[in-house]
Amino acid sequence: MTTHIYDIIGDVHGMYDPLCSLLEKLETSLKQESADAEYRLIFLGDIIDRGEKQKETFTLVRELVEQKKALCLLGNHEYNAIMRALHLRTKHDAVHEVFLKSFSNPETYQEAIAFMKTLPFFVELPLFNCVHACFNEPQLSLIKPYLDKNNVALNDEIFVKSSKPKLNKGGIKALYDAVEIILKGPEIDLPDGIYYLDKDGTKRDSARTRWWQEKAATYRDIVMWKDEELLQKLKKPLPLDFHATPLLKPVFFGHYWLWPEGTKVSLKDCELAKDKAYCLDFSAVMGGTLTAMRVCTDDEKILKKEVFAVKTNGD
Ligand SMILES: [Mn+2]
Repeated sequence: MTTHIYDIIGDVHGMYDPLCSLLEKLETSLKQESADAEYRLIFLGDIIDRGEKQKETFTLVRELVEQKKALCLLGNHEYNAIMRALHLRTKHDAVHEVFLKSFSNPETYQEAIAFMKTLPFFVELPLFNCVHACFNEPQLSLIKPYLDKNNVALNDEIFVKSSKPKLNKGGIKALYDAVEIILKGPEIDLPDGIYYLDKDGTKRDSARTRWWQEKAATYRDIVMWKDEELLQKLKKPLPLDFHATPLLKPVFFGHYWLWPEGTKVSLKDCELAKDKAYCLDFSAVMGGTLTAMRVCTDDEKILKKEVFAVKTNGD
């Protein structure tokens, strides 16, 4: 029986120094583990945008992937970068400017985009799955025909077809929705007349959901809001056509800007559904914690899960 050790890292977003500290911690601790275990390092995507050292972070992760020392999933930020490079995303993303400006040479920029296109949309392992935002089997099956056996885009077809149909001739609504759900997480239309203002002050009538919540009866059970006044308005039954995301295997994902209950990220903070759903994004770039989880397994079961974390605000 083989022992497998997986170190899974949440959204890095250009936080180079914390990433180096985290990798060091993982490496030191790995020396305590069985020497003949099979080791894999997995990044859950969103390596770029927002942080101060995006190019350094991107270069480091790219080297690790190219040297086959790590696997990195496609996050919504890398997907958006690819879409922009293919002229399939015309929306101005202020958040992406810094990354764009760090490339003065168009050739190296094109190389960076070409690398991003080699990142898998998700990873299926014998005992668990990994994805940037939401592991939804029916949605994944829609995009699988456009991916190779490693879940990497066969060519640009998936990008063209998942572009916004209202803005692009080649866009197909079902594929646009599928990629939105997989890389950005599912949203739900709010009941009539209920809306909120997002961080840019835009009026929104749909909201992110806790898709890992398998039992949900009301909007309040699944809408990811913290504002109690807004939540009060959501004590309404979910529409009849609402389907929870089936969780067949444990899944590890990032994307959700979580904060721990206490001062340190614990296993409990990551475990959003018992033995099923684990989020490793603890808002590293907002002064939170860059977080990794070590998952040790044999060929049949998960033996151990351990959290490794580096605070990014210097505390
Ligand atoms: Mn994300």
